[in-house]
Amino acid sequence: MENASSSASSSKKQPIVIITIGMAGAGKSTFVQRINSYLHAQDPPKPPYVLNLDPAVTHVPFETNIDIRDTVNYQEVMKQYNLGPNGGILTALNLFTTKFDQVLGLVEKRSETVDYVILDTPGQIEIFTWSASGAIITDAVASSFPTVIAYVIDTPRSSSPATFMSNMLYACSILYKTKLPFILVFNKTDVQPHNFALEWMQDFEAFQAALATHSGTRDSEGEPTYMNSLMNSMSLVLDEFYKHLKAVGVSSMTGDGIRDFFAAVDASREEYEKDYLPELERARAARDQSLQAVKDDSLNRLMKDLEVDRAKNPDAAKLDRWDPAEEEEDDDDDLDVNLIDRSDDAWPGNYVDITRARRNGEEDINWPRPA
Ligand SMILES: Nc1nc2c(ncn2[C@@H]2O[C@H](COP(=O)(O)OP(=O)(O)O)[C@@H](O)[C@H]2O)c(=O)[nH]1
Ligand SMILES: [Mg+2]
Repeated sequence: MENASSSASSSKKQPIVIITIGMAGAGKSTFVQRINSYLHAQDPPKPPYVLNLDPAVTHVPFETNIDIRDTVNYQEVMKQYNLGPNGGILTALNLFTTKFDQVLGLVEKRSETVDYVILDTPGQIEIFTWSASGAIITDAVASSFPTVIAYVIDTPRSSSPATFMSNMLYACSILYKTKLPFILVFNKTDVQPHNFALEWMQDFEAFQAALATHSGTRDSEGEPTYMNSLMNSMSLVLDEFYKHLKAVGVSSMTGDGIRDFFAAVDASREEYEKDYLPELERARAARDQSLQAVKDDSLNRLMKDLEVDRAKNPDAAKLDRWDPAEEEEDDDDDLDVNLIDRSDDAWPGNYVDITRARRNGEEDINWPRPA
């Protein structure tokens, strides 16, 4: 029986997790709303399991199963730690990460009935992609379920060669960091079709030609500028990167292209199984270790990110402080620490651990402070 267990993990039905990442305003949340309603409209309906990881969002345009805002009160985090919006979002994400083993447990319970799990991430891309917490969450998810990154791009805002390239370089850095199947989602095609992007990706000479017609690519002597030469060389590098990913155009507004997106997701599952699975045992061990470490060491390890950021940029740090004048009327003054699965029918049985902590009075229910 023992040797059957390794194959059992791959034969057991598992949902595929879609992690949406993208620049602020690219349309991640609108996209999640659209794919959510697309899945609900299938016959038979395939309601996904949806997680919101943006603590600062005021309005979530879709029904969530787990919402970081139920676990961490972002306003209260800013106040208690004397942080402004950026530090507040990062700290809220750090706090949530210390509970992420429970999140995985909740998703695991739905494995049999759910085909897709969708993660919406904070508006500011770097908070998720360059923080320890973002990396721990991504790795923990990817070592538990087949996972794909949906990199959402604001197509109309990427139509100049220089912005297009910087967006692609960012995508490239995330691909190499996560090593996960990757789908470029060119959003807002209702405003501008994405065929220019496909052309630039398939034919670097077309990209270089577009670059040449843009102003600032020649100096006063008519020679190509440094930036122009750099971008020409980079386009050759990116040519290799483009071979490793899928690209689809969608409009989260009209729903155009969503079917193509799901075709790319389903194809990504095979890619995950081929490329990621061989590494899985090692990844799972690493996951268990890092989730345990963030619990043991609470916040200290995660808060290093914030210290480093602040040391590097003290002026910005000074500005990113809690402003009492901005406090909203809020009668709930506690840092809320409950992890809630909203989709459970029983209420308040949804509270995962803290009701228990309160009842026993043993565990410290206050959030740990960084040393
Ligand atoms: N025209 C158009 N606008 C969109 C589309 N998707 C999102 N938007 C708009 O882009 C803005 C940012 O969207 P949001 O989902 O909040 O972006 P997020 O910060 O990435 O989560 C909002 O005003 C949306 O209405 C789309 O497909 N077409
Ligand atoms: Mg959003």
